[in-house]
Amino acid sequence: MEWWRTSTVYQIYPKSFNDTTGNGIGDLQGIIEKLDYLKELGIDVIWLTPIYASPQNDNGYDISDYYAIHEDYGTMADFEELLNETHKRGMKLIMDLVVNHTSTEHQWFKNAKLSKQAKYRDFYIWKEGKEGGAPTNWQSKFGGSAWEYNEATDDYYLHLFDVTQADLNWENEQLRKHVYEMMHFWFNKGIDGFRLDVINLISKDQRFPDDDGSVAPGDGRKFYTDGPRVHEYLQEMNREVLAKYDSLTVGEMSSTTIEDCIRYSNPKQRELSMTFNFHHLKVDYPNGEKWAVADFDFKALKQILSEWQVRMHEGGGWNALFWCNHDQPRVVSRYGDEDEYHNQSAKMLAATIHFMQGTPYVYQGEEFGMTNPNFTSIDDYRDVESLNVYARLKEEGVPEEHILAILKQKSRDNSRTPVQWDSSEQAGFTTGTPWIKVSSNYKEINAKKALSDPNSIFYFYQKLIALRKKLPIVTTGDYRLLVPEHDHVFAYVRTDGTEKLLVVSNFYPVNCDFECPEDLVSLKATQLISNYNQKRKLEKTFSLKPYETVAFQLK
Ligand code: TEU
Repeated sequence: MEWWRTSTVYQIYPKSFNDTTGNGIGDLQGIIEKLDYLKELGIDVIWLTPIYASPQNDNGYDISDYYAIHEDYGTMADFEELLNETHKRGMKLIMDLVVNHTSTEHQWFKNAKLSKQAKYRDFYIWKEGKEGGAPTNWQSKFGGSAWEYNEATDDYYLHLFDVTQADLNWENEQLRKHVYEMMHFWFNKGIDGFRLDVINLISKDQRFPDDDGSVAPGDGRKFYTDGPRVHEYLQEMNREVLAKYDSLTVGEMSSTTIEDCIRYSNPKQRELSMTFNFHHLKVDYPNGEKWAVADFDFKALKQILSEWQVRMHEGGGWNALFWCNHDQPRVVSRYGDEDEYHNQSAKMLAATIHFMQGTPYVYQGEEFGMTNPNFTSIDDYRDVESLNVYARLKEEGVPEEHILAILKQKSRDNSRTPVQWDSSEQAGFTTGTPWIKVSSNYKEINAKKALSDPNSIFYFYQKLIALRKKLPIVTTGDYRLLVPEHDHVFAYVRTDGTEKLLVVSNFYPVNCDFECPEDLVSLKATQLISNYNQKRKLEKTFSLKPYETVAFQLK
C-alpha cells in the first residue's frame, strides 16, 4: 500500500508559525526549531503553504518567482536545511503548487501585459471587452469582476481570485511545460510531493459564456470548475512528472463533485493521490451564502461526510480528511465549544474525523485546540478577502456591527493568528510585533501548557495518530453511518472482514442516549479511546455526556 494512505499530515502556514528574527513574521528557521515537537505528535508529513517569492497580496498564493524563497522566510539554504532536518527525523515534506494563477508581478505577466505580440502573452487568458465592459459577467472569488482591463493591449485578463492573481492559460502547451519543469526542480531538491492549489479550476470553458445567474449573479463556476480538459492535464502532469517520483499529491478541489474526485484520486486514472473538498465546511452557509452569521446544520454535516466516505471508498478514490486549514475558521469555535467544553469538544471533533477513511490533515494549533480570535475591530483583519467583503457590505449599507459579527465567524484570518506556543508575551511567537494579532486566550491555550498536561488535546491527537498506525481497519475498512436522524449523535461503524470499529460522538453540550444496533452490542467491545478518561462498556442504550466521544474495537 502507498505510504501516504497511513500517514498523518501537518499543515504549516509559515507566516504565523514561529518567528526567529523578531520581524513579526514566521520563518523557515522557526519551523526547524519545532520539528521535534511535530515528531512527538506523530506527524509523518509536513505541508508548507507557499514560501516562494511573492508580493504577499494573498499571503504567498500570489507567486512572482517559483524558483525563489520569499525573503521574509529565509533563503534557499534555509529551505534545504529544513528539508534535510525533516528527513533526518523520518518525516516528509510537501510544498504548495499554485499554478492556476501567478502574481501580476511574475516576469511572465509583466511581459504579457506589454503588447499583443509579447512573448508570454498567451500564458494568460485575455479577452476583448463586450459592450464597453468586461468580456463575461463572472465574479472574482474575492469580490468584483473576474476581469481586469489592461490599457496597453486594450483587452482584459482573467483573475478568478485577486486582481493581482492572473489566471494562467493551460491551453498553452509551453506554459504546461514550464510548470512541469518547475515541479522537477523541487522534486530534484528532494521534496516528497505537492498540495495543488485550486487545481480543479485550471481548465476553462473556451467559449467563455456569461453566467445565467441560476446559482448567484455572475457566479461563473460551472464554466471552469472540474473543466473540460482538467483530467487530461492532470494525466499529462502525472506522465511528465509525478510518475517519476514516489510522492504524495493532494488536489484542492473547489466546489467539486464526488464523481470528479474519484477520477482525480483513483490510482487507475493516474492523476493525484487524494483530494480535499469543502462540502462539509459549507453547512454553516445558509442558502450557500458564506457571509452570514449562522449555526451549522448537524444532519447535513453527517450526511455529507458519510456520502463522501461511502462513495469514495466504492469508487476507489481517496479523501484528505480535515476540519481546519488557513482558509477556514477554527473548528473548535465552529462545530465545538470555546468555553466550558473546550477540551472535550476539540477531542470529540478530532476522533470523529481521524477514524474515517482517508489521510488526516492537522492544521497548526489545532492539536492543542486553538480557537478563533474573536476580533472586534476591522483594524485587526489582514486578509484581502475579508477586507473586500467588509468594503462591499459597508457600501451596501450593512451596519458595522453586523459586518464584524460575520467576519468574526467566517473570516479566513480566524485561522491565521500566530501559533500560541507559550504564555509569554506574544505567545512566544515573536519577540517583535506580530503581523496579525495574537488571540487573547494564549495564556490558557498554548502548546507548552498542553505538553505539560497528560489530559491535553495534544496527547489525544498523539494517541489518535498512533491508533491509526496500529489498526489497519482505520485505513482499509468500509463505512456505515448510524442514526442519521439523531439530533446530537454522530455515530458510524467501519468494517473490515470480521472486525469492526465503532465511533460514537456527541456534538452538543447536553446529555443524550445512543441506541446501539443489536448486531454491534452482541460483539466483544474493547475501548480504544475516550475523551472523559473513563472505561466505558458498550450497552444497548449508551448514554453520552456533553461532547463525549468513544471509540470501540468490536470482534
Ligand atoms: O483557496 C481556494 C478557495 O477557493 C478557498 O478556499 C477560498 O479561500 C474561498 O473560496 C474564499 O471564499 C486557495 C488557497 O487555499 C487560498 O488561501 C488562496 O487564497 C486561493 O486558493 C487562491 O490561490
